[in-house]
Amino acid sequence: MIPAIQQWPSAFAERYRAAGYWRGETFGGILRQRAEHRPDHTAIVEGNTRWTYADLDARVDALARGFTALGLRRGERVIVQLPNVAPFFSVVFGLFRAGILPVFALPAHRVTEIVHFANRSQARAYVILDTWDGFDYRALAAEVKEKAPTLEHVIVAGDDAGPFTPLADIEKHEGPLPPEPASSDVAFLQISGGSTGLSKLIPRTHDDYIYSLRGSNDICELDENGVYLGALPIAHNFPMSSPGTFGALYAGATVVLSPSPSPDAVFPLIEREKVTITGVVPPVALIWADAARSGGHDLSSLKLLQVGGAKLTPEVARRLLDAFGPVLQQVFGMAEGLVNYTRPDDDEEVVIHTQGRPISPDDELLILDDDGNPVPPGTPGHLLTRGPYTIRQYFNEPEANAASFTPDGFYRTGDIVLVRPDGNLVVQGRAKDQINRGGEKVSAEEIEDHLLAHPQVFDAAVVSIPDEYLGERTCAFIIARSPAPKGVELKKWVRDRGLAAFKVPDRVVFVDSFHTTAVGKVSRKDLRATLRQRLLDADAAER
Ligand code: OOB
Repeated sequence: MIPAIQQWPSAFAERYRAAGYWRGETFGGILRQRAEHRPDHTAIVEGNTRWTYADLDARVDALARGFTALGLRRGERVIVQLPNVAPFFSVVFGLFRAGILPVFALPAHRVTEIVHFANRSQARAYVILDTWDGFDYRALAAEVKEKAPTLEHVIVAGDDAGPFTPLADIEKHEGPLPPEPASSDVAFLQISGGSTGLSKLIPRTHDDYIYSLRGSNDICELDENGVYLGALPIAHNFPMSSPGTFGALYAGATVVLSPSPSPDAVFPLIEREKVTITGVVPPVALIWADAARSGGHDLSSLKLLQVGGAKLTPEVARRLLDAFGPVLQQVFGMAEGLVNYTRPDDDEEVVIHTQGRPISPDDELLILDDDGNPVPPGTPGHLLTRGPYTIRQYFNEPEANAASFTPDGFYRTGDIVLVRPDGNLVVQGRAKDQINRGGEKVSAEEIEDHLLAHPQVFDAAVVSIPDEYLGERTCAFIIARSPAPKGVELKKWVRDRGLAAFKVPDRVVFVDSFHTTAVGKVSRKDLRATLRQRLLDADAAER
């Protein structure tokens, strides 16, 4: 049995409703309204596919019926692992309309991660695309199905479903529509970056998420004339909701999908579709800045270029301003809730040097020292937050909940920030044992556990090392047993354990010991910090 999800305490819920944040809207309901208001306006563009709002709404009705006819019921979970393709929206909104919860996996996830999501959420179905980017998701699904006992259905978008159910068959069902969910219901499960081991599932309600969309649209000035380009994988929270593709649909705007964030794919789309807003991670922004300077495409429709997911350095921010003009916006957010933006009318200094300020006047921020006391204003400290779109607990994670949330409901972000006198936040670092690899999050503990499973590994510690392009990369320190394995063997080992490629250590360093102190009791955290410093010193000495 999965423990019930305790939502916000009723006093908070009442306050958020009274303030007009939570308005009783649902995803299925807003799509219907937009389709009635402007049926012929383009909702989704992907390659040669163009769906109007009426097209999308009709597909969503068909799929809500089809998923119900398959036996799926309100409140049950379905893993959705789709890249940037139009059916992402018909599937996800079809599930929303039926009150079934999508669990958002990334295209990069592999068997270990998907099985974990399936088991943790007790998902009954798994939706994939047949193949993408040279990878066969049907083979992955076959493996997943063997290891995830609750999974009954694999549903395949694309031309060849293989042994599984074609999405096109689900879309054919007639019959009555299932009852709409309540706006206070959990709409879906997003996934956390993971800091203590495996990714956790993040329950977001219609009310809270739609409020974050409305707030983001206001800040980003995204209205029904806007065109949002999905360049990053759209299942991630940033391109989904800040304001992202969901914000665009909430606004009644147009969503354009790019199969990849490469300038070759994106720039022609910006020009052709007159894209007004898009969001990328810093390494992608860096490539775009270079490509934009060499010219060749008319990018003048772009009013907002958002950069988030990892720290943007002031140097790169300046390069972006040089290449694109005053359209840069910094975004510091998290799938658990809180999102901060610099504002379009902020001074350049703010846009270059800060990660902005929260969406909501009711986002409460605490900046605490290591002992849990508030720091003096302007001093860096641990960021904790609660508010009208930040979760109060993870899904089915009693232990992690106790560590990640305070008794009065603040989420411990694991980020070290300072708040400037003007209210803007500056991210200074991280207290959590996570590597932020250009926006892709890797849990040190998760990778250590996989390395420790290797028979020739006696001990392992995984840390971040600075990287010019990605910001950070992963380095695994290994104490090997004799005969020692090679670094490449350990990388292959991690990959073969069925993990997303971005989790494979970039560098492997063999050491004789971890030099624990005389007391012998060094925390994992201190150990990682010491090893990291030792390596940086050694690298510097070599130069
Ligand atoms: C976004 O969401 P997640 O859940 O993948 O990762 C959240 C973490 C934050 O706690 C922070 O450590 C880091 O990613 N982060 C940033 C950052 N934006 C996110 N660190 C420094 N500077 C930034 N601008 O990454 C996410 C979700 C919604 C909007 C934007 C990003």
